[in-house]
Amino acid sequence: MASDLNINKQTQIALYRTMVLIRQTEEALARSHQQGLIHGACHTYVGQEAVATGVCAHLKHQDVVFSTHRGHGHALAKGVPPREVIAELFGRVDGCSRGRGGSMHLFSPEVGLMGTTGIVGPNILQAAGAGYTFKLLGQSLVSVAFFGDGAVNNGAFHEGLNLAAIYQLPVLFVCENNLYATEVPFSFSSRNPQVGERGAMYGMPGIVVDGNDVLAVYQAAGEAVTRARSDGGPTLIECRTYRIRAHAEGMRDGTYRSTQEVAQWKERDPIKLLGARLTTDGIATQGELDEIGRTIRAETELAIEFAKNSPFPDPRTATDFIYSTQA
Ligand SMILES: Cc1ncc(C[n+]2csc(CCOP(=O)(O)OP(=O)(O)O)c2C)c(N)n1
Repeated sequence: MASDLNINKQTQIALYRTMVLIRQTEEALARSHQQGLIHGACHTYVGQEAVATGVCAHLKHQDVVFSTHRGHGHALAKGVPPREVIAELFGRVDGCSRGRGGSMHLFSPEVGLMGTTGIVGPNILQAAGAGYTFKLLGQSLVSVAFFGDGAVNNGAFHEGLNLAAIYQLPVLFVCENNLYATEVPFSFSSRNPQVGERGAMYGMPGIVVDGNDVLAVYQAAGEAVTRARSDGGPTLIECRTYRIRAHAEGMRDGTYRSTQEVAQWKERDPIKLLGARLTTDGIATQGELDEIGRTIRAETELAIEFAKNSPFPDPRTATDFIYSTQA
């Protein structure tokens, strides 16, 4: 745990709150999937909450995030309201993509969420492209690509990082190394499984952090965002973390990893780790943390009800809001 960091109390509580919001939304979505309320795939972010939380805490609405198939946490941390995320997975008109997209097409440019995606890799290029735009326009804005270890041997990784490095673009490349791409161990698909080290090959800082320690992620991302905003170029951050639930809801999960491994990572649950630190350091009592949990549970339940009551889109409008009408 990064206990020597100078992160103020309010920020630490806010980070805790965001992680709990993501966790409870994901758990509500998992239950909803079992009830048949979700249309399409649902890849939850349980266990990885510290990454989106620690990075997005530094971003403004105008900064942009290009997310993945496991993107609910990125959307929530970037500021998409839970009810819009849930309604979108339920396929309802009040979803952030008006019920057209589902989990892998969450889109809310108003808060800088430029899309989750079902295709592994190309969001890295989109983030580099946004960074190029910011650079050309002289805007002090930052672009972030989140991606898994499954994306780093994709050509888009090489092209995106190289482009960002040569033009010194304001981009954060955030690898969420959760050790598996679906059921394939990263050590099986990469002879050198150290993603952070690859930064040096492109001429940019490559940092490795404990992705379950939100304060460590917050610290590393803060330095990278400051560098990007001051024309210091891109950064690659590898966050070592773990996915607790199955690859996607409804999938089996017992063949490629052991229950002991999952249990060990649960001991390093990012919410548990920060909660322990907050109580030990006298920043919050257990009662106060429980109250945060209760408040967010009530908010999440309301969001679920809101989404259930939102109508499905009128089939006659199926092709509306699909393409940009701007020239
Ligand atoms: C280009 C492409 N190839 C393959 C797939 C199928 N696929 C979906 S998720 C996934 C694993 C991705 O692993 P990773 O990037 O590590 O993310 P994680 O699921 O672990 O969060 C794969 C291979 C895809 N969606 N896109």
